Amino acid sequence: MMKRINEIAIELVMGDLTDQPDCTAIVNAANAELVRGGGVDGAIHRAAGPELERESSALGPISPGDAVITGAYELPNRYVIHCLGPVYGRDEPEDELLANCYRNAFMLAEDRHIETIAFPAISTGVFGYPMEEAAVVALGAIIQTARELNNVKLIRMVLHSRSALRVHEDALECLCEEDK
Ligand code: AR6
Repeated sequence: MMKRINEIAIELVMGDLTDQPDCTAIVNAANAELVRGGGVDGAIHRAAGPELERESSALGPISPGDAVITGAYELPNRYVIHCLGPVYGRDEPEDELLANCYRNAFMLAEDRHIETIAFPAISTGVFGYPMEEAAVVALGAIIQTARELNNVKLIRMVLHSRSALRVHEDALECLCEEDK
């Protein structure tokens, strides 16, 4: 599914975040110490090689909602933006902290003149954020921020399952209706 906000494309696809060669940056759902973990973080570090952890861990620890940027090493992208999502039920207010991840990632992308960026569904795995709730927060923040972006032209969310894709498609459809 693809929607346009001003000149910016918001795309939802099912797939693997480490296989987005047409994106200049991919966003990691990291841990506070920015060391190799599980989930999408594990996949990113595996694909990037050990140099990524050397660079990222020197930038940690970070707080929920924060984002930092590193090189992408053996990944087919130029940058990895590492975000720490909230742990659901622990880091409050979780919706604001989750929205901050997306906003802060876009700030870093704008600074570097990044035109294409791919996100995972931050916090919806190990950190336990229910997919439906996270989709509304993530896409709400993406739509809101998209209006203020000058450099970013393509925002892709890469969902890891058909059900996650469906949930995000429904949320994007609803948010775009409300937006009219
Ligand atoms: N491509 C796209 N999405 C993926 C991939 C992939 N290759 N692999 C998993 N997902 P999670 P979190 C989805 O747990 O909840 C790590 O240990 C997954 O299905 O990766 O923010 C870190 O080091 C889920 O929907 O991130 C932290 O300690 C989504 O990505 C902690 O987990 C996010 O799940 C962060 O937890």
